[in-house]
Amino acid sequence: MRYTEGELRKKLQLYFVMGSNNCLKDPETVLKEAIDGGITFFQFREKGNGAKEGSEKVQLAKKLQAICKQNGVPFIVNDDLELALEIDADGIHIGQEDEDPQKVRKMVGDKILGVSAHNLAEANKAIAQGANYLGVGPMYETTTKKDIREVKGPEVIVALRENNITIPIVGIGGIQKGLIKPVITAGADGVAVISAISSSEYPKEAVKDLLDEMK
Ligand code: FQP
Ligand code: MG
Repeated sequence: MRYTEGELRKKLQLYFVMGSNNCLKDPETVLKEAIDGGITFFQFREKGNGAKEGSEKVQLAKKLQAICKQNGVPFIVNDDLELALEIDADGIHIGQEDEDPQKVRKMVGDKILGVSAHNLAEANKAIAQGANYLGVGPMYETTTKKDIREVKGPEVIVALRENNITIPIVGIGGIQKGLIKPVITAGADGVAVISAISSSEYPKEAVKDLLDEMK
């Protein structure tokens, strides 16, 4: 990995996950405003109804990646290993239903590898397979993702920490204003957010509000 674990932990504080179909405004504008507000990490998650595909997806990825680069924000690709390699992203995030983490680790070399985990067994396996951080959720009810697991809340993170899972953890799923503290208190290094930022009329202010809760 191109960061130490400590550096990664810090950078994962406010992880913005976004695709064009999540955005109220133009995606480039949304990302720029979110960066102005202070997001620390970014994931390009172009999937679901109305998502761009093929060359349009690649073009959008490149535009958003350039914005991240200019601002020193790591750019992670969701699911799409081929895209991550093609555009030389900083990393990739994969879930339990995606490609095998061990295979992905081999392909991406020292890029950042994030893996979704819902319980201790998945967390231990992901770490053994080379994950640099875990995305744990859903913390709360969400409408952004349809195929979600049962909501178990921040308690899952408490359980992971109690069982010696020490790598960086990000809580995800339904996280909005007022809901961050319990996730951090549970032991997460940061939170991942989609609609709380992307569906806002004022992404910059939305980000600031979220960051305020982590003080
Ligand atoms: N955690 C994170 C984050 N990002 C994600 N995309 C997920 C979890 C969910 O494969 P997955 O990953 O279960 O679903 P999808 O591909 O539909 O997002 F890194 F932000 F913590
Ligand atoms: Mg996935």
